[in-house]
Amino acid sequence: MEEVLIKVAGMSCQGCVKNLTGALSATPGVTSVAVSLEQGEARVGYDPAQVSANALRTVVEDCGFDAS
Ligand code: 9UX
Repeated sequence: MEEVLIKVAGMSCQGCVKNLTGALSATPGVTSVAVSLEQGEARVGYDPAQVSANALRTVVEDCGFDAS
C-alpha cells in the first residue's frame, strides 16, 4: 500500500471536502481518504497495482479543484 499527499486548491467549504472525499473513496484501489479544508490537502492511501498517484490527482481535478 502507498500513500500520497495531494495539495488541493479551491476547496472553500465542508461540502467540497465531502464531495472530494466521496469521489476519491469511490475510486477503485483507494483504501483510505483524509481531506483537510484547513490544510488544503488530501492524504490518500491506495494500492499501486490498481491506481496511480497521478490518476488520483486527475480525480481531484475532475472534482473541480487544482491538484499538485
Ligand atoms: Mo461548498 Mo464546494 O457550498 O465545491 S461544496 S464551495
